[in-house]
Amino acid sequence: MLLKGKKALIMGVANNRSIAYGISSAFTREGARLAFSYAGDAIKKRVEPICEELGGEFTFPCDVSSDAEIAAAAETVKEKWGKIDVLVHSVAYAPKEELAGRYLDTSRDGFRVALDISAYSLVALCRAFEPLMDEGSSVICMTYFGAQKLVPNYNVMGVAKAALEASVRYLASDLGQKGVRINAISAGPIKTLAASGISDFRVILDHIERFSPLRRNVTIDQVGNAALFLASDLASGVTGDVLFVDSGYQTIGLTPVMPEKH
Ligand code: NAD
Ligand code: 0WE
Repeated sequence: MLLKGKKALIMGVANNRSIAYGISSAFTREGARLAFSYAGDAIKKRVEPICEELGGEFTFPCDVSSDAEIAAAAETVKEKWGKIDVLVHSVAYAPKEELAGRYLDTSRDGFRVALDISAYSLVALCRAFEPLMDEGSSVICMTYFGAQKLVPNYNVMGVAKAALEASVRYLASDLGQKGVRINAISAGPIKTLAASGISDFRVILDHIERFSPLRRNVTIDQVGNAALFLASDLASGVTGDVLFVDSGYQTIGLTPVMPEKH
């Protein structure tokens, strides 16, 4: 049991296809205690049964665009648990119209919202929960390849994820003074709610299946197991890093002729 008795806060479960659900399943399998946040009443109704199913202890509201909700969340968690061992940030949002067409046409407001919810929120949450984290605690967030290389239509989310990945490095230094680690997982594309509105997502999934070294897409369970490693003491020497769980796709330069499926 890699996380026996460890208290883990999970932010970003929307349904049982969410990456945060895969992470929560891995954590509970290894003995962690779980609590879940939700943004708004619509998500609350979805998160409560999932909390129950996974043996979680409580749910609480936290729209990460609100300083007041972040402060209230930290207060609630402090009252319930005192300390936390793991914080999972699995949250992103950009206005839908920004995820199509030219990056050049990104609006000031779309840029602000995407960077606020998808990147700044990590900084705000780390600061709010810093007093609840001791030596050995671990923060994990989710990123995507589009932060590092051009992915058509990912647009302002790519810029937001680049900011998130850079934040992980700077936060690693600040939190490292207390022995707290922070890392990002760069997951390959997965058909979640956040991916459901994306036109041509099937084309992206087919591309990975064809050209990634493992010739397949990744699952939320594979991401969950990588998060389990980063959350556990097995990763006590790892901070400020981006761990790719992407069937090896990010290592590809030119693809060798037409690869065979195996
Ligand atoms: P998802 O839709 O299941 O999860 C996204 C979550 O973000 C939802 O629970 C939603 O409620 C939450 N959220 C949105 N705005 C919020 C706000 N203002 N405050 C609090 N929560 C808010 O989709 P997912 O694919 O599991 O996404 C989780 C993370 O994984 C995101 O950071 C996403 O960028 C990242 N990611 C996804 C993929 C993919 O292909 N699905 C790949 C790599 C990284
Ligand atoms: O990070 C993401 C998606 C994040 C996301 C998704 C949505 C859809 C609904 C953020 N904001 C919104 N806003 C909405 O209104 N991914 C890594 C998945 C993803 O999204 C893409 C991708 C991939 C992969 C968008 C374009 C191209 C590729």
